[in-house]
Amino acid sequence: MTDTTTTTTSLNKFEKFKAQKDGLAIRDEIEKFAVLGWEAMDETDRDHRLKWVGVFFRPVTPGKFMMRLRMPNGILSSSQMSVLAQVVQRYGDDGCADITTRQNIQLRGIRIEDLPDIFNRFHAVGLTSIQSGMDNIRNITGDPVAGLDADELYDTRELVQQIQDMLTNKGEGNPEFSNLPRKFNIAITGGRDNSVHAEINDLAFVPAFQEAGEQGSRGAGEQNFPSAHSHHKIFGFNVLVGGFFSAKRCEAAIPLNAWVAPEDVVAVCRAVLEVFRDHGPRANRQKSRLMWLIDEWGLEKFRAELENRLGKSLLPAAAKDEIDWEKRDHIGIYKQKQPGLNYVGLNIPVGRLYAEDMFEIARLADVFGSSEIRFTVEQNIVIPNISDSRLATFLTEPLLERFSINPGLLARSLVSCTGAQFCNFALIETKNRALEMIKALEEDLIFIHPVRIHWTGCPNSCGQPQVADIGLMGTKTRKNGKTLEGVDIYMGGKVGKDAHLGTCITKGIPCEDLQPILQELLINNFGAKLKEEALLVSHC
Ligand code: SRM
Ligand code: SF4
Repeated sequence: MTDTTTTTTSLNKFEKFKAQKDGLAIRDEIEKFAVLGWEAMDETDRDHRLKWVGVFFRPVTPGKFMMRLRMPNGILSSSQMSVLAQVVQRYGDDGCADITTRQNIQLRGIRIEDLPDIFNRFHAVGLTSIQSGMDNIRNITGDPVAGLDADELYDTRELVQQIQDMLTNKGEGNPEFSNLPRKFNIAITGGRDNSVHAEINDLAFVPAFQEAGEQGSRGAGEQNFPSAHSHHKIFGFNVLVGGFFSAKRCEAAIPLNAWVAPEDVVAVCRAVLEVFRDHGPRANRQKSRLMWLIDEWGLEKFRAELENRLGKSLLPAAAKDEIDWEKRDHIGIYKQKQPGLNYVGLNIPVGRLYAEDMFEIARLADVFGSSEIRFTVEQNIVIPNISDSRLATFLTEPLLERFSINPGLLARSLVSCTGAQFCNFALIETKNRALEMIKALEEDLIFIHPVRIHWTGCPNSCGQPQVADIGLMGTKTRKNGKTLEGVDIYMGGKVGKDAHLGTCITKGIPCEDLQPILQELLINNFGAKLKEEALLVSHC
């Protein structure tokens, strides 16, 4: 299945162990590991192959594993949330969960002996963690208000589920895609505000209308005409490819010059992944993401090979896409397209949840909504389907004091990766430091609009500093002969319409000196004012 032109001797360590035993083989060994214990396990199985079932050994907390789920389109039910809560609850102070920058959730404190029971519980409520780490396809992101938003052009929920089902064999594991050259990110949005950060995915689908005459044979995409648009236009997606961040190189996705009807999206995903699997470069892991193959081949050859796999030609991209809104954060109360219903976005500081929070969120979704919960890529939650008549009572719920619907203008947009608490790549502590910093800045300053600050603990960029207004990337720096935790500062990231990546403006600022620097950036670039000054002005 994989390209065998690379000789065994030239294989890097990851390719070698994947060739020796496929990661998915680990599915059948979970019971054995549970009895054996983590200390006696083969190291490659423990540190790498377990990631094929979403289980991550944490060198920072040996024996306490992390589990990464899959949440297609970021949607889960209250019963799924309750099961996740039960899982972390049993680990007491070690147990917690994090909403991730891919609209997903990770559980912490997991003991290997509990895995068989945990997988049974997942199975009972339709949860899966399959192929969520290492050289697999990550959680597929979609618009967090799909199906709720009156202005959306296409409800992506079903499509995202279909893509996941195809890629993971309905969550059971799919050996066709268990040995990719590297990780792979897919996003699909049917809204107007690019809620998924399409530009930073290996493969992204953004809404675009094709003139009917240009579409060739009239396809089933026609049945998706939004009523607001004339019947001469057919809904589909323009395709972007090759976006990624890595320690050595970051690229925004580029247009493939292809438009696909909704019913062709799953097949296009499959074709792109087959091409990547069979031809993607595998020798150097720093040069294995999809963009490196596109560089090597050129876009035309890549596109031609895709058509070859698809067995039909791709239509050229529509002249423009429909991403014409600024990005929304969905925090607060919003009317749904369904009359009398609302969705409410709660700010979860840096995405961190504990078991009791998770039970509470599940209860609120049951009592006030339709038992549904959604995640956003900003690590927050949305509870949909709250009726007008229940809204006032919902707003009196004590949980909303901690998970606010109207947080401060920095807190509202704060994003942070895992950092040193659990991640061995981390050069700095992130989540707690991010929260303290925001608190201090909000105490001193008044803001006129939200400012999106993203923290990431190392150059891998899981916290996406390049999409932020102000991005902070962990580094080590020197001051007075001592090595300290520091950050490189990124600015200029633009999301939503005309999204583009920010760049590094200064390097190696010690974290202990950061607050006044951020304060100055916020005043000079984002219209923030010192509270004292604002008071003086109002007294004049
Ligand atoms: Fe990431 C590796 C956490 C989103 C780029 N990422 C890791 C590991 C698995 C490293 C490790 O083994 O410790 C981190 C696990 C730490 C932990 O215990 O939580 C980790 N990445 C995360 C999460 C949890 C950050 C967060 O707090 O939200 C995100 C999980 C998403 C998910 O649900 O699947 C997460 N990672 C991202 C993103 C953002 C995105 O997808 O929009 C990126 C940049 C985009 C991209 O991949 O192109 C990202 N993570 C990386 C990389 C660099 C990839 C590369 O090509 O070099 C690594 C390192 C690697 O893969 O070798 C990495
Ligand atoms: Fe870990 Fe670095 Fe990713 Fe943060 S950015 S989660 S520190 S790998």
